[in-house]
Amino acid sequence: MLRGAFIVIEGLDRSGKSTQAAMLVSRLEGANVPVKLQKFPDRTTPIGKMIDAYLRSESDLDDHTIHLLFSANRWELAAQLEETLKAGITVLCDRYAFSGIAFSASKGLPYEWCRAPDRSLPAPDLTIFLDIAPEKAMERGGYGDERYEKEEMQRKVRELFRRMEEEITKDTHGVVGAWTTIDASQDKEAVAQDIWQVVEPLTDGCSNVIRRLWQQ
Ligand code: FDM
Ligand code: MG
Repeated sequence: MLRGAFIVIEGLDRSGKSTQAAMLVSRLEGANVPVKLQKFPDRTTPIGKMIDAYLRSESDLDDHTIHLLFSANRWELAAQLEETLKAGITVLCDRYAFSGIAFSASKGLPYEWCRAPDRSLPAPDLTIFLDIAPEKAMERGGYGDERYEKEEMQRKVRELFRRMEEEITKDTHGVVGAWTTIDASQDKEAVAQDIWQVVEPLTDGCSNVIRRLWQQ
């Protein structure tokens, strides 16, 4: 039996990730493709609750510590994610390790240090980066009150996503699947259409083994 496809949606805050993830889920279900939506951070686990408190500024944590918690939150769900894929179900993640690196590195932590804890997590077959300028994203009702929802930080995060895109496209760091950048400043139907174009080829299922992040 073919396994499900592992698809990740990444982007800045207010780039439309959650809206597009929900639209994609409906579209996949409409095409009879079984799909599970997974959000990172998953704020429901004990680790996720620590992350949630930090993001809402109810607690303070050292930058390294919170970085490792975000990664641990992916690791605690990794086995379940793989099982889901092997059961033939497509997994759609709203953020993944790329957010982990981009947001922590934008605070000044070394890029390579940020990448290390996520090494050998299941690698997505496709990462969709919803690209939007921070000032455009802000026009969409503005950022909220959470930590990181500041224009200056989002600007740095965007640069880091672009660096990852370049590395992944050039395959500098081992197999991590395909990366596609979509103009997220378009209206949401146009964005959804662009997404469907890259996702549809994966809807027949994947035959290849599940690869690992940043590992040959
Ligand atoms: N974020 C998200 C990180 O800093 N590291 C991570 O590993 C992940 C998955 O958490 F600002 C940041 C990105 C964002 C914040 O994410 C909360 P949501 O998608 O807005 O809930
Ligand atoms: Mg947010």
